[in-house]
Amino acid sequence: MTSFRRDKNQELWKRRYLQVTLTVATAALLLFPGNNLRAALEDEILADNPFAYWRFAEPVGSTEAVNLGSGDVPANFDGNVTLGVAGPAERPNGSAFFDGDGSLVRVPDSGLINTSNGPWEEKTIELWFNAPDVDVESEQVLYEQGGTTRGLNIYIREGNVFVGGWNRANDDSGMTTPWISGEDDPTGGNLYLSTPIEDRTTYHVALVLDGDTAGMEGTLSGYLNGELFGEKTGVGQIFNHGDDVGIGGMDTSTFFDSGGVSGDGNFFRGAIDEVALYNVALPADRIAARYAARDTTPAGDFNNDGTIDLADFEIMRSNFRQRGGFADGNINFDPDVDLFDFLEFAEAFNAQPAGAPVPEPASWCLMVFTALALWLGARKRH
Ligand SMILES: [Ca+2]
Ligand SMILES: [Ca+2]
Ligand SMILES: [Ca+2]
Ligand SMILES: [Ca+2]
Repeated sequence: MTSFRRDKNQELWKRRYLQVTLTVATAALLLFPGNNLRAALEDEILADNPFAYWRFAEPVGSTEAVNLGSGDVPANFDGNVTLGVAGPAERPNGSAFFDGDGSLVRVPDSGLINTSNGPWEEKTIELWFNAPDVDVESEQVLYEQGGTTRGLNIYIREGNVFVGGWNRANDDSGMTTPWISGEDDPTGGNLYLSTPIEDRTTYHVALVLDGDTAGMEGTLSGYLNGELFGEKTGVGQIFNHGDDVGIGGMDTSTFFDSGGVSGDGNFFRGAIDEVALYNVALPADRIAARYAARDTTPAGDFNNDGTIDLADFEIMRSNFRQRGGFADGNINFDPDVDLFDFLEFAEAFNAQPAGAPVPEPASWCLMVFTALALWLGARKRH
């Protein structure tokens, strides 16, 4: 074989090798897109066009919650709300921690939520929460709108989460109001659904009002972690219902299954995150899509490099007994980095598979290209 032909063959082989390598690398990127496989929670929520969507990602000291929804709905932090703690839905994004002692987010009456533009046939309210103690004797409000005559709410009591709805007044000659509570209380107009919950556990809860403009065949539904836990019929429409809106506490009156209450109070202790409001009844698959989009990354990878190791532990150690968010080593959903976080960190560390971690697709491709570069370099030197 002449030197010319050998060089030509080598050139051809080199080109084929490059083609094959690039094809394999591209296929790898397409087949294993890594974290992008999970749709972002924010995208799932915005896809349904909420008029209000509060992520509670504001820095410590903020007085107003940023609304990512389509409407103009102000919301103000009041009392001792701690911002910057880990988010139950997505730890790094942050959430609001309510102290159970006067802290809440106040949302004034709004034409999009409860006044001026009623009656409403459909509503969806969703949020995430995590509470250190759910076995409380008195109701603690996660969300409420309206007062004692008409309104909607989500609250906890005695190890259960409740969703409630009521239009107790006869607002249209009995056509769609007052709602029908059931056999025990046929004209009460109040409906409640509940399901058990546990301490220090993250939940997604949704209230869906799918009413009736010509009767009371509509429904009130409750979802926990993307699954329906209860549904009641007897629902018509909900007419305008002032008396303000509270997140993490009652802002001017609400009505629990145990009765109506006035003024402010019933403050929640724990973290609330990703609150979104809609004037449509979202279908079950859309509710499930949010839960599927939750953050499932290991609870200890503070520097977000894919593994839980000494570098993460150092972050936690340097912030121990101080306030901080997830990036500071605060795993659970309270304001402080402490032993509770260390216990969860140790658990997550031990749950990691032993031995070397499987390389990420990005680093896998990098290895392929590095090998290719080395090979081409080696060919040149021949
Ligand atoms: Ca958040
Ligand atoms: Ca109220
Ligand atoms: Ca790490
Ligand atoms: Ca903590």
